[in-house]
Amino acid sequence: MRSQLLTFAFATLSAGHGIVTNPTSRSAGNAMKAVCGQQVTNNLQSNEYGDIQQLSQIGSSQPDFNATTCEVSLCKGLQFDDNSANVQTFTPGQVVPITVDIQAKHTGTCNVSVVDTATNTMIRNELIYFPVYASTSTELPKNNTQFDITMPDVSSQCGTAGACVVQWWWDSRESDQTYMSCVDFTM
Ligand SMILES: [Cu+2]
Repeated sequence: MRSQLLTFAFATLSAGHGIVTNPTSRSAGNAMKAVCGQQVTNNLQSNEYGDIQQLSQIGSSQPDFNATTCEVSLCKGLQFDDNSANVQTFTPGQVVPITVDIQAKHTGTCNVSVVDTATNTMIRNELIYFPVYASTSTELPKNNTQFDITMPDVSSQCGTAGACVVQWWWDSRESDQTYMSCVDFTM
């Protein structure tokens, strides 16, 4: 009986594992559907916490999935046009508290960085880096889910909404699962 309960709990938790809950991060909508297809978008809408490998796998069998236009390695394919009402305004040097919700652990690494959405490349250096993140061998350290970043001066690159995101990126090689959340902002 006990093992059945544990199995059930594990199956529930395994549905997906982490997102940024504050500031507001991107969610799925019609713009995503247009580039990622119905099934991939439905999957992410029903499970916002999912990993990108799962999205790629689902997409690979879908005729309306285009791996180039639905770039899952950039914000899981979530689109600015579905999130234009949630654009933060940051200033150089601003300390921004980040809250992450982690439903289940997989040992990995994590970073938060400013990403140029036109090229999917990092601007400047990582704002924070965790060499060990969400380790399965310890309790979840509080700083894995509540920490501050300090915004660099990216005003020359990030003046236009949609041009840049603050991206939280958690990669677990032991499970081959990568999680991302993107916060839209201007500076
Ligand atoms: Cu998992």
